[in-house]
Amino acid sequence: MPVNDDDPGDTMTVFTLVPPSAPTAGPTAPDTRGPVRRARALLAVVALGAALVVVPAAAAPALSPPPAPLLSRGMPTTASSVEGPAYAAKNATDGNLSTRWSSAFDTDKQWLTVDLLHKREISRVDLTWEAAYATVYSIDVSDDGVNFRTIAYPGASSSAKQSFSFAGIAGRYVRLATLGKATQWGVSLWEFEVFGFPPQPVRVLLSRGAVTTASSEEGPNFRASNATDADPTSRWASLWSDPQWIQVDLGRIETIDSVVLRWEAAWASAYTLDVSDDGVAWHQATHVEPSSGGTQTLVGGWSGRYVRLTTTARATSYGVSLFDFEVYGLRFPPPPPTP
Ligand SMILES: [Ca+2]
Ligand SMILES: [Ca+2]
Repeated sequence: MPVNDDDPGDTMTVFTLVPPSAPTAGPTAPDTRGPVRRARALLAVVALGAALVVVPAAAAPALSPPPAPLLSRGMPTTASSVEGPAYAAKNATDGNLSTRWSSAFDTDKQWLTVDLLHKREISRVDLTWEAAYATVYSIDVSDDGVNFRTIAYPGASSSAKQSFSFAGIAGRYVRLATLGKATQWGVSLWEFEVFGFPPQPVRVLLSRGAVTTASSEEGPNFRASNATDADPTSRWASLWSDPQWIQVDLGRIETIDSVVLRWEAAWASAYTLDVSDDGVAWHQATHVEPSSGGTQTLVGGWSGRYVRLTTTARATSYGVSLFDFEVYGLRFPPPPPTP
């Protein structure tokens, strides 16, 4: 079959799309809302009067987002079919413009899917077609590799490189699904490139099951570990004196997003939260006085392995008692393996 001798980078069709629109028949027109919106804003400013300094639109600095890294190179890639062993699906994500994926010839409906290994924010998809391009296709994303949603539904009239920009799109799997092809051969891509951003950190309960110690325990039913067992009915209770403390060992230094205290009726009316990397040198995170008990969220931004709550005054004549002492942190998903 013919090979496109043209440098695929010679020309590029650029689309800007916003999510998510249901597929509609026919090619997607280039988005023109940006210039229109700017023009309207400029008119609105002018209408307010001459006291305002109006910056001509042409002189306004362009807002350029940070460049998004290429996420798809070397990631697991599968396809509906291949023309032969020399045209494997992974050839479309190997970063090499002299290798390509090519499908079987029998049907217009083919697909190629790249697995980014984690859910990512997807900002751009570039298609570098061989001469056997698809005339109609969709770009779809999925979190599970089964249920896909369409984020672009363009048409193409040539094999020119096509680039699609997105905002607010996230997914783990990115799929090209072809519906029409330009030649009697299959469909073929030199490169299928997905750009985006690393995963966002997620908030996780770090203290669950962590080693927990306390200055005292009222009895065997009121162990310190009851405060980190994620059981809202079990609780730690101290002896009936001040001060008292309860401490959690997170096992390693963590970024602490927040601490939630779920007090029993015997709460502390004054307390301090401290963090430490080594359990020896402590740094005060916050001091609360007076405290009204109930459920209290201390917003963090601290770092440390050990988190200690020290109570200095009691609301009742009993000890102090916590149903739960929850330490939340931010965790990033593990990076994908190096291909
Ligand atoms: Ca390639
Ligand atoms: Ca508990």
